[in-house]
Amino acid sequence: MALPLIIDTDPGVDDAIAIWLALAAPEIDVLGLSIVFGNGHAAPCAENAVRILDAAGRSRVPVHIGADQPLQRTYARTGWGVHGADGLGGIGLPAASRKADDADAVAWMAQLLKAAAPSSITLAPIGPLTNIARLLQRHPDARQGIKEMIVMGGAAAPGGGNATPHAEYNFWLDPHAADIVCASGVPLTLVTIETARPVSATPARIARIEAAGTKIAKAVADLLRAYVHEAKADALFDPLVVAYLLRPGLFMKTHAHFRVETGESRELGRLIVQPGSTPTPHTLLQAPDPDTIFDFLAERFRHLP
Ligand SMILES: [Ca+2]
Repeated sequence: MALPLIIDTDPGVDDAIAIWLALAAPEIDVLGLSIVFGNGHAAPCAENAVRILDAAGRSRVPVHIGADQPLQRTYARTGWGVHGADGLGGIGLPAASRKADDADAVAWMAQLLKAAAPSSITLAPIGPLTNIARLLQRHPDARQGIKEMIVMGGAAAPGGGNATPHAEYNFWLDPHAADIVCASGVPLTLVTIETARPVSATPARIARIEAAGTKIAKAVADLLRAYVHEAKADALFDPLVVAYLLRPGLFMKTHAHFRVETGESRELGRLIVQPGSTPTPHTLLQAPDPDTIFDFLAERFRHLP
C-alpha cells in the first residue's frame, strides 16, 4: 500500500520540486497539500500549489489554505524574493485551473487524522511550522493518526543560518511554532540547512535532470536555473524531505533532542541540537551524496507528463 502523505507547503521553487517528486512516486499517496505563508502569503502560495498540480496532471489533489501569519510574530513580506516574480521562477507555468478547496487546512488535516488508522499518515512540512503547531495544539485527538513528520527546517551549526546568522528561514519565520512541534513528542526527522547545503544544483546536475526529457523534467531544470540565478545559492532543500521518504538508505542519521530558541535575542529561531544516547523521537539527517540525489530525481521525473 502506498504511503499516505500530507505535504504542508509554501510554494516556492523547491516546494514545487518536492511536490512533483511525491506525485511521481508510486510508493506515495499524496492526500493533499496544506498551505502556509512562508515564501509568500498563503493565498498566492495556494494558487502556486494548484499550478504545480496542474502541470503534473493532478489538479484534483486537495489544496487547503492555512495560516497566513506566525503564532506570535508578524509576517509582512511583499514579493517572492529568490523564488522569482511569481514564486515559481517566472518560468511560464499556466495560471491555476481552480481555486483552493473550502475547508481550513488545520481543520482538514485534523479530520483526516482523527479518522485514520493509528500511526498511519506521514506529514511532510516544508514551510514554517505554524499549521502543524496549531494542529497539535487545537486537535490533540488528531495526533493518533500521525506516523511521523519529516521536516525541512533549522540550522544546527553556529553561524549557519540563511535568514539570520543563527536561524534558517522556516524556523525563523515562526520559531514558536517550530519549538512547539519539536516539544510535541511526535516522531520528527529533520532536513536542516546542513543536510541540504552540499546538494547543490550545479549546471551539470541540472542538465542531467533536463535529460530525463519530460515536460516536468524541463520545468524542474528551468526552476533550478532561475533559482540559482536569483538566490546566488544552489542547495536543494525541500525535495530532500521526499527523497528521504523514498530512499532513506541514502541518508546517515543521528538521534538527538531538538528545541528552538524563542527568546527575543539575536539567536531567535536557532535550532538547538543535543545528542541523544537513548532512542528519542528526534532524528537528524546527514547530507546525502549530491550526485546520487540528482540521478534519483532525474530517474523519477521520467514518470510525470
Ligand atoms: Ca518551502
